[in-house]
Amino acid sequence: MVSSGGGAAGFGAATMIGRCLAAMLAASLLFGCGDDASKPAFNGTDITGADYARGFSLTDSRGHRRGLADFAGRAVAVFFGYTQCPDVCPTTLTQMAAVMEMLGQDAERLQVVFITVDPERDTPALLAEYMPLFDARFIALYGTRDETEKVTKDFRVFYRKSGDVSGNRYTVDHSAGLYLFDPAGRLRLYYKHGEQPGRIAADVRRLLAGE
Ligand SMILES: [Cu+2]
Repeated sequence: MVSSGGGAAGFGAATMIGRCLAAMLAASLLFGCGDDASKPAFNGTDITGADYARGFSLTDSRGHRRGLADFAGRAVAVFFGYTQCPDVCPTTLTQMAAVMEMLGQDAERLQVVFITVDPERDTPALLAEYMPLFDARFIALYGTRDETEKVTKDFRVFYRKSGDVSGNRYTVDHSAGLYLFDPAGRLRLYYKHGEQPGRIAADVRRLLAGE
């Protein structure tokens, strides 16, 4: 804007400042202050950008090596346990079956991955039998002792045999959290044991929508 005369120039400058403020205000509304302040928080704990739980390379019950890249385009829910677990694992698996149910068609874009912390007893055959008790689409993975050590360390998962450790009837204490990756394979959300399926399903939908 070109103005002549002091008064008009002063008015023009004021208008420019006003416009700039308006533009900044609009930008702050669009982009928020900081990260996505305009969007509601996820139900899970947002761990986007964390430097752990970056992936896995393990074996499924058919003998195929599996990693996050195999599930590109799908959200991936990962948790650790063992098939003889008396309560925690069956509860989580039941809840994830409920999440699949709630997702309906979108369930095709969620891969649930169960990683055993008890590969000595959780044979491929046993894992193959166990998953369909909850949902046949779930995948169970196992590793060698070293691989199990490595993946649990990377996911910061604790596990320890207790009870009859010299025999075959031990139990395994283990962390029971759930890790959720987005369709691009990025770690995004963490849930403590016992999160409601509806709250997980809502987050999965948002990740599938590209959030
Ligand atoms: Cu368990």
